[in-house]
Formats: sequence, C-alpha cells, structure tokens
Amino acid sequence: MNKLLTALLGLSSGLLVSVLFFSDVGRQNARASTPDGELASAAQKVYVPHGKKDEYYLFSSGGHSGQLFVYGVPSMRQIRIVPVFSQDAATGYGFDDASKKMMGGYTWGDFHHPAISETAGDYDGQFLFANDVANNRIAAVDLSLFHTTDILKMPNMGGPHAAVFVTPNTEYIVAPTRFARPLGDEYAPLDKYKEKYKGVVTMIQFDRAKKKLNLAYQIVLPPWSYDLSDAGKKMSDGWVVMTTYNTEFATTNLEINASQKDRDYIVMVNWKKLEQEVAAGKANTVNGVKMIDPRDVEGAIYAIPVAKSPHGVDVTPDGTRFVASGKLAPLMTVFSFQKAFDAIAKKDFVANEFGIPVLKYESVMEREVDPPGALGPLHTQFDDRGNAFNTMFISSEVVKWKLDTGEVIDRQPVFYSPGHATAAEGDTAAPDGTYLITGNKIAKDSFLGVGPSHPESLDLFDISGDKMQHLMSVPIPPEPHYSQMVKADKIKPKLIYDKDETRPDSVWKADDARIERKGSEVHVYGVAMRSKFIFDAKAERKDSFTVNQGDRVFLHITNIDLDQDITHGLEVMDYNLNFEIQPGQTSTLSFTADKSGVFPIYCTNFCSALHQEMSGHLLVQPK
Ligand code: CUK
Ligand code: CUA
Repeated sequence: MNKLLTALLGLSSGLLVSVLFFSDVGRQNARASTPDGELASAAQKVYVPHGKKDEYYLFSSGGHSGQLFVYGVPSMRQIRIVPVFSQDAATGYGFDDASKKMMGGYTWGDFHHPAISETAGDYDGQFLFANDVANNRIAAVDLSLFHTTDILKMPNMGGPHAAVFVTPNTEYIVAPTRFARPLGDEYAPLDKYKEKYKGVVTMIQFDRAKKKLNLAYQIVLPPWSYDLSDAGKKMSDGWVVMTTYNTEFATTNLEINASQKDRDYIVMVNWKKLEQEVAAGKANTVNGVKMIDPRDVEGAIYAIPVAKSPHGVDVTPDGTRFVASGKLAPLMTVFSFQKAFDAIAKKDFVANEFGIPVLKYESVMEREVDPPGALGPLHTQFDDRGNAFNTMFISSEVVKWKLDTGEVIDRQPVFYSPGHATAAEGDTAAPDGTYLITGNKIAKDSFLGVGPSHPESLDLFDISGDKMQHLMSVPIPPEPHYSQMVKADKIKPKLIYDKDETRPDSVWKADDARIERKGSEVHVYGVAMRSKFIFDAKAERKDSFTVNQGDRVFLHITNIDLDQDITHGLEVMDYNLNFEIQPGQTSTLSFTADKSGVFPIYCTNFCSALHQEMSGHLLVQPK
C-alpha cells in the first residue's frame, strides 16, 4: 500500500493534496472523543497562572512573514514578534537608518530555520541565527535585546534553504543553497545547467563581541538541490550532512523530473578539513569570496544513497547517527557515522558521482523504519531516553520510535499536516524530553473561521511519558517551519539598553538637545522622555522645529527614560514614518522633507498617563 501511494504521489501534487485531506478523516472524531479526565489533565499542564512564568522559550521561524515569533511553553502564549527580514511598523524596524541599511533594500524574507548559538553542543542562549531563502541572507538576533543585530547578504547562492544550523561551538553557521546558479551572478542558459551551474555552501563566522556575521568561505558542489542539513557532534564533530534532491539535474517541471531516480544522496562534508585547506591558502577567490572545491581535497566529501527526494536529516544527540526522512518514500532511514567512517577507511565506494565518492547504501545504513500507513515523514527530533519523533505530513501524526531498534512506540494525531517538530533543547547534545511542538501547515477546523485561508498552527505534546499527550493547539501567523525550544533561564534579557557613550549622536541630558544645520542637512539631536520630545533645548518651543522644503532631515533621538518598558515611538504625520526608541537607545531616522506644510509629530508607543500630550510639530517652509 505504501509503495503504491508513493508511486502515485510521485505523479501528481494535486493527488497529494487529496490524499492529505482524505487521511484526516476521523481525526476530528478522535479529538472529540477524548475522555474528560484527559482533557482536564491537558488543561492543567498548560495553565500558567499570572505571576508564574513559562518553562521554555519557543522561537519559531515566521516563514515568508520574515519575522521571528516568540512563545512561552507550556502556556503557548505569544510573547513577542521580533522583526528580522521584514519591515515592522510596530517597532520601526526597517524605518530607522540602521535597520534599513541592514535590510539592504529588501522589505521581506522567507525565514525557515532558526538556530540558537551553541557552546559545547548546548544552547548558550546568546544569539539566534535565521535564514532568508528568498534573498540569500543570514541574520543574527541578539537574545538579550530581542533585536536583529546583523544581516549578511551571501553571493553565489540560490536560496539557503538548508540553513541555518550551527556547529557545536558556533565555529560556523552553515548555509547550503537550494537552487544551483552560475557563480558570480553570471548568465548561463539552462541548457548549460550541468556545466555552468553550481551548488554552494556558505560558511559564516560570528563575532560575538561585535555582533557581526562574516563570510568565511564557500564550498562549491554539484548543481543538486540541498534541502536540509545538520552538523555532527561528539564523534561526528567536524562533519555536516545534507539531503539532496534533483540529482537528476532537471531544469523544468521538477515535481516529475526531479523524482525520477529511486535514490538521491546524503552528502557528508568535513568542514574541519576544508577549514585547514582554506587557512593554508588553498582556496580560490571568486568574486571576492574564498571558494573551495571539496572534491580537490582528499577525504573532504562523500555521498550516500538515500530513498528518493529526502527532506529532513537530523543528527542524534550523541552524534553517532543521522536520520533522513523521505518525502516521497514513507520511511525514516537511520545511518551510522561509524559505519560511514569504516566504509571510507576501506574505500568501499560503489561509484563516483560528479567527482564525489559514493558509499554503499547497505554499508552505512543501520535500519529503515517504516510504520504501516505513516506517510510523508519530514523531520526527526529526539528526547533524552533514546527515542526519536517523526512528523508525518500526509498522515498528520507524530510517530515515536526507538532509535536503537526502530520499534514504533506511539503514534498521535496532529491537527494537521505537520512540517517540523521541535523538542525541548532538541538540537543539543542533551535534549530535555519534556515537550514537543509541531509546526502545522493546515489548521482547517481547529479555530473560528477567518475566511478562505486559515492560520497555521502549533500542537503542543507532553513527551515525558511513554505515550505522547496532546495538550493544545494554538494558531500562529504564516508560517512556522522550524523552531528552537530553549530553557527559559538560559535567556538573559536586558531591562534597558547599555548606555552607549561612544555614540556621538546620543543626547543624555535634555538640556543638550540641539539642532545643527549643514547646508541642506538638518540634524536634530533630540530626546524622548515622559512625556515630551525635546528637539532643541534653547528654542522657545522645544518640541517643534522648522526646516526648508527639500532639506534632508536626520532625527537622532535618545530615549533617556532609563526604566524598563518605557518605550517611546515617533511618527511624522503624512510622511509614512514611524520608529521606536527603547529605554537607553538612540536611533536615527532620516528623510527628505519634500512636502511643505505643518506635520504633527506624536509618540506612538503608550508611555505614561500623558502619552497623548507627548507631541510636537515639524514645520516645512515652502521653497
Ligand atoms: S522546511 Cu518547512 S516543513 Cu523549509 Cu525545514 Cu520542512
Ligand atoms: Cu512617549 Cu508615548
């Protein structure tokens, strides 16, 4: 039956959708018939009374919203939206000069996979890294401020979908490409795909003190599609594994043409070897980037056949194995690093594909896990007791199984069509085994209707017992792919900004507020405080200022209320401008005063009982 469905699924995505809906019949009944006692127990487990805090932070990718969603677990209350790749009027992200520059002219991103910085294979809670599949960028979010601190644009890439994950000490943030493209933004017709197009993995380093991302080097690969990836740890530290599809080199109609072969590959790359080569000056420079071909380096790259069109690949917490899930083959495959190392030592290769030695499937594979009727396995997570959890996109369930034996222990319905799941401390060398959350693509009947499109959703499971217990579903804006669930006490949020005395445009005393003119540039060094703006301390009306039509205006505003949560906002009416200044922060907003007239300015963020009085005027004298 599975084989038949697999074959059918290979033919038509329309059919895939119908199978998907068909497979959910009976789910609703399963939920409605849950005994009252179990419902009460679930409700108690998620209730966090006022005054108490959640146990975990959940950082969920916002997909094509370009944002990061922050939840508390187990209450599943959304606490914050952190803008990363998309403009956000609420915080002024993408409006003020610094964030606008960081966004590099883009106004959105497609964020799939967050990764928290790690030290010794454990989340250290300092930073979170994010990928933008659509515009080839990687971002770093400072988890003390919950602000995006840097965005790196990567050349030579075709969508870093298989990003980001970090090596065990955040030596590298690894970003493999999805689409192959000609290097250096060059033109080459699709007929020249095999010769001219390249797959690329970007290796990025992060400077924690400066909070900056740096492109270290790029790895050039065959023009396959790299789908998901993970880093080795402990005995497999130094390796990364990546799933591939389209090893057929299809350039059109991929749903059929990229699903021809029964097997695609898992690619294993030794980044420690490549790092040495790059340090030894062995890399070429292509368009200003150090680029290395691992096929030129002995022992740096191998391929392992895997069931067709795999999606997720996840390394076990102890680093001894990796599990690949096949979208088009209904099974999870467990591979052993030790077996791979042994086969490499024996040079037990079956082929050489595009210059990459291919290991024999049977010599690296440890077992195939094929739960009857479970369809569309996408991603694997782990607990602290040797169990794996797989999301099943098509049969809408989570399957729990024993890593050592492949024995399926439990299956629970998900509402509906889960993509990734995230286990508490799931990517670390020591997961907690407490909670699992699935990021679902289809909410259907879960919530009150909101028109033709439903929200996506998260399902929370208690995984501390033998059986998983479904606790609750919550809606989430589009679109959760992967998330990170981290112990709350690992995150150390700041209450106010560190006073940056080095920033020349900060104004720490209201009396120092001033306006400086340089030709047609007007620099306002102002303060925001409860409950007024002071733009010019010497003026009669300190909260208003006048410029000439056509002037370039720079508002450098410091929030001198050094109390937590006293955030001010500043809008300029009819100029489509708004930004936020958090306690102790200085921010700059610049614009050209091209419209003459009188433009009220007011504080957009409720800050005191006299918030409504916190206002002033921009006067633009006509030419
Ligand atoms: S992908 Cu979305 S469900 Cu982009 Cu990690 Cu698998
Ligand atoms: Cu300041 Cu409202």
